[in-house]
Amino acid sequence: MPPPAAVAFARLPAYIHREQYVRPCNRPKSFVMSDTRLKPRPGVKVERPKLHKVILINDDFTPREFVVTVLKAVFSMSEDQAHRVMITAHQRGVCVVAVFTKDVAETKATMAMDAAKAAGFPLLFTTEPEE
Ligand code: TYC
Repeated sequence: MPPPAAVAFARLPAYIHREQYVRPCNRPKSFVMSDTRLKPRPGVKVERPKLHKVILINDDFTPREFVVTVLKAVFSMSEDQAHRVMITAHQRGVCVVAVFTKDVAETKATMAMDAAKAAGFPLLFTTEPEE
């Protein structure tokens, strides 16, 4: 026999009693949507979404160390990777940082530029679709 509701509720972890807990979905975990298709139907072409490059642009004002810090924070790069990308942009004018889906590329470019703006630097990133 299941415990009465009050007993079951008292046993829940503390965070569930607070308003910060948001139940993600009403469906039980085992629920499988009935129209889920494992294979595309014959004749229906499925295409991968086009990936977008995030491009770092050189300028004469942003400190090198700041560029490295932003690349590490926003693009999860190591110190070494971030330094190489920064130096490439510094020497050649631009450097491709990474490729993502359109939304992620635009969000990361915006986050990186917002961080620069907040620190008073004119650092720019652009995005463009891959060929
Ligand atoms: N050119 C900058 C300097 O000498 C450093 C820098 C590198 C700035 C790359 C932007 O995308 C950039 N301080």
